[in-house]
Amino acid sequence: EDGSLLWLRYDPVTAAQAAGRHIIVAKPMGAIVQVAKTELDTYWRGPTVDLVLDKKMKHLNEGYQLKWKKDHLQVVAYKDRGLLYGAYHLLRLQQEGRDLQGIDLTEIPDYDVRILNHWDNLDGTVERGYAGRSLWKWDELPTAISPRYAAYARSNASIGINAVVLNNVNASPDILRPDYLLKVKALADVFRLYGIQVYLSINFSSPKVIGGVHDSDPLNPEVRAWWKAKVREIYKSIPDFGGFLVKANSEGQPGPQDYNRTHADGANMLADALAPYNGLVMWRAFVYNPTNEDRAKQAYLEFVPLDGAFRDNVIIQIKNGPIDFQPREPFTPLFGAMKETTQMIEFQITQEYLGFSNHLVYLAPLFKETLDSDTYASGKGSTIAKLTDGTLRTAKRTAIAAVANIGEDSNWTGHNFAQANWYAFGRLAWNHSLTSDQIASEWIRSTFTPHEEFVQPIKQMMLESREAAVNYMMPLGLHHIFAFDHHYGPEPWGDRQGGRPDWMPWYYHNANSAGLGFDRSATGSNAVSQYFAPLDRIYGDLETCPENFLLWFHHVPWSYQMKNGRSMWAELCYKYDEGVQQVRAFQQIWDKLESHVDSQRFADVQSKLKIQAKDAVWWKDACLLYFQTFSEQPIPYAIERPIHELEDLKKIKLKLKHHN
Ligand code: BDP
Repeated sequence: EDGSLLWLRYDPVTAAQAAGRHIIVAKPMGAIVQVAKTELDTYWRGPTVDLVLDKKMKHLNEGYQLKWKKDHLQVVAYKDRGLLYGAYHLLRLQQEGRDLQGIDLTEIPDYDVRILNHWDNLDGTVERGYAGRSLWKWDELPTAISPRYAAYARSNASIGINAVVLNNVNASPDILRPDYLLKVKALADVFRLYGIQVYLSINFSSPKVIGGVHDSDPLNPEVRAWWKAKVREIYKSIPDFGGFLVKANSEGQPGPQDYNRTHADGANMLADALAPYNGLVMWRAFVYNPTNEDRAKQAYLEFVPLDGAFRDNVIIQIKNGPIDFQPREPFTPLFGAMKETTQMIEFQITQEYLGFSNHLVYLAPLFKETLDSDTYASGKGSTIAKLTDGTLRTAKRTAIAAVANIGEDSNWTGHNFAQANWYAFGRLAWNHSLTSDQIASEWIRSTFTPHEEFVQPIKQMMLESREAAVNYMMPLGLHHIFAFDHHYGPEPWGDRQGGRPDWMPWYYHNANSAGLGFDRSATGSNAVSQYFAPLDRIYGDLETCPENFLLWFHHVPWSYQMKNGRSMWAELCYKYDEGVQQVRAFQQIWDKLESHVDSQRFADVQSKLKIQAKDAVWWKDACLLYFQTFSEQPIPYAIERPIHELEDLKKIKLKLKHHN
């Protein structure tokens, strides 16, 4: 039991179970419907299922209806993909041991494009990947087709994911060379059977680097012609190609600003090339420069003035938080601030800032926290979910993205519980109203066992795990106090000579004898002014700012009194300690349930929890001992004492290769 089956643990039906039940499909049958039929033929133990395509049911989009009809079940869909998703829904219900009698439900996805972003490089490494090397064997493609490509696509289809970006946003121009496009086509041919469209990250300098054009200026007719021809070439071999993801003028990547053009000039050039084929441009808003301006404000400052300037097949892809996938961030204020521009959210499933594949951190609560955040952009109730799913803003197509945590490890994600984050993203992309609790329960039942004695405590552990990580890493709104090289362990003292200030922990925590935190109120960087009323006021005032964002928005005196009466310093200590205690409790929960789990997965998770427990203490000691040099107050005597010396912690150097 190596975890490779993920949540897809269907037992093939026996001949006896299959006798008398049929999977009926109207002819002619497309390739995707054929996959749906085969899945049910092989695994469905219930009554006869009738798969019906109904061209009058346009409102279903890629969704489906499941209905109990006297003695059989009917799945009705408007598109082939709908039948596939309906088939997986049935198999999930069977696996969870649910009663199907009288079932009558309609499922319509909340987003049109539900896409994973792989940060995979052409040399087989994965940026911020912690599950081994890339799944894509570029050297062997297009000749050798690993069976894992289909297994990967099937897993995605089972949770409704319908698109993938194959390569890193820090993109090599080589991906657009003809030999690589042949490899991309080979993958697209496999994925298509499971309803998955392929997208590529592109390097903005491609015309110059691989096209022999003099420059890559988006207003240069030769450059525009190069992109048009390249897009034509792609669609010739991949007729359902999705489009481009672009990281431009961000962290050293080339972009239109290199030629004094705007993000809109760059995005629109690509959009014009893709438009005849219905292709999309996902243009990232992750931009910031080492200027005096607060990094958290920069995406808004660059993009809001461009509102309305983008073509309708451009979507601005915005990270959930204004800095960078931290354990907790307030939402990026750019959401809703562009009224005439389609926006999508980007989450990170890979745990770059959440303990890699060592820590058990269930991310559905983080995803939900952002999607459910009320921006007040069009009055109360303007949640990010509603701003991006087409409810409050019209969009040609809506989309939601997340950076994948998948690699060639046999269990795909490194940590068995990290599979739940892949699963949760897919399920929320389909239906953002699902609760973290529901999703966890589905996943545990399908991945381990439906026994309540197991499901309940494991679910509680998962639901608490994100807050636990926030507690032992960065409570009360602290952020980006990671070690410079790897974003794994703590380095609040980090200060590299000559390094970019906005890559240094002290830029974010500002610890001094007066207090701790980043003043983003009106007396500071005034980032609060980028939020719609009343949030600007609520966040901007120390007294009304939610305590979990306190040090994000304010520089707070050590003695400041928290709502529970403790001083800020004492509360900080208690939070770190709580995080440690939570992880210890997870270890107990897991050990107690040993009899419910196969020995391999039991041991794997157990040893990862040990690492997490040690790391939690490392984080707590490092941050408290370091901040104590400023607060000059004792660590409350009721909590666990540090077991490290600050000077020893400062010497820890992890050998992990990653640029910041
Ligand atoms: C940061 C990562 C970096 C990525 C960048 C991005 O540290 O590796 O390239 O985001 O999203 O989180 O472009």
